[in-house]
Amino acid sequence: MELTMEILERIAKSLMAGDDTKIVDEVTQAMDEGIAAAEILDNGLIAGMNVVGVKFRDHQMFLPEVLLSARAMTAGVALLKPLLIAENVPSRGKVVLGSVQGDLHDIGKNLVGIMLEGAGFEVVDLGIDVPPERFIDAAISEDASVVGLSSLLTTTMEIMKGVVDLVGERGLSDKVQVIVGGAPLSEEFAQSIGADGYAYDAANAVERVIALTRET
Ligand code: B1M
Repeated sequence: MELTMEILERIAKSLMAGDDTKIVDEVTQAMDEGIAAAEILDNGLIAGMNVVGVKFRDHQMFLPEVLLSARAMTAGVALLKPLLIAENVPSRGKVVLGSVQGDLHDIGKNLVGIMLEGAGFEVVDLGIDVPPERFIDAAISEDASVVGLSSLLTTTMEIMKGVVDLVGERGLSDKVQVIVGGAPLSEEFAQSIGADGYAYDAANAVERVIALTRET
């Protein structure tokens, strides 16, 4: 127990320091010690990134340092990905996923994608800075029943309404459900823009997408 805490604290610290070499070593050690992938993610990597967020907000850390932390996070998540994704899960359907136009944050969105794949969904990841039309075009061409939108900025969350509106304008409301998520969002916001669902984290996104696809 003490060793687990010690390794997770070291991971959080290396994440804050943006040291991707140490992150790779420490996440590997944590996996070798048998610490669950979800625990390494939540109590190591995400715990560290939460501190980065506070320091960034308080001007104790600056953009180049935050980029290093993001790079270290991506390296750690890449190691955990095989453990987060169970193999040979039958497909539950397709989800088109992306960070909305103007938004370059993708770590949370990528985690949502990994967790959805782990639960058996096929994920079509459109990446970052995705305009509303591209979400809709992809949903049609991929025959996806769910579109997942991620936004980390108060300035880009409004773009989500454009996607929801476009689903209606194109007459797809019965075929395509829109789920939204990201740190500045809330259930109330999701309802106010007419989204079909809101999820507060990646695991919750899986639950909500499963519920949405059951309803259709
Ligand atoms: Co930015 N950034 N950033 N940033 N950044 C925030 C979001 C901020 C809160 C920091 C702060 O001030 N404390 C702040 C936003 C303030 C606001 O809008 N209210 C901010 C700012 C201001 C900016 C810039 C404007 C800074 C600047 O240029 N002056 C700029 C904007 C760039 C742009 O997008 N146009 C910017 C840039 C960057 C970097 C590029 C340096 C980097 C991103 C790198 C990358 O993603 N590849 C970065 C980072 C790393 C952060 C913080 C520190 C961490 C974000 C993160 O990865 N968290 C962030 C502070 C914070 O959030 N605490 C911050 C870890 C991740 C696992 O959590 O992304 O929340 P999160 O995802 C969660 C949930 O939100 C949810 O599940 C995920 C997993 O649990 N979720 C979904 C996310 N999407 C979902 C979709 C779903 C369901 C759930 O369904 C589809």
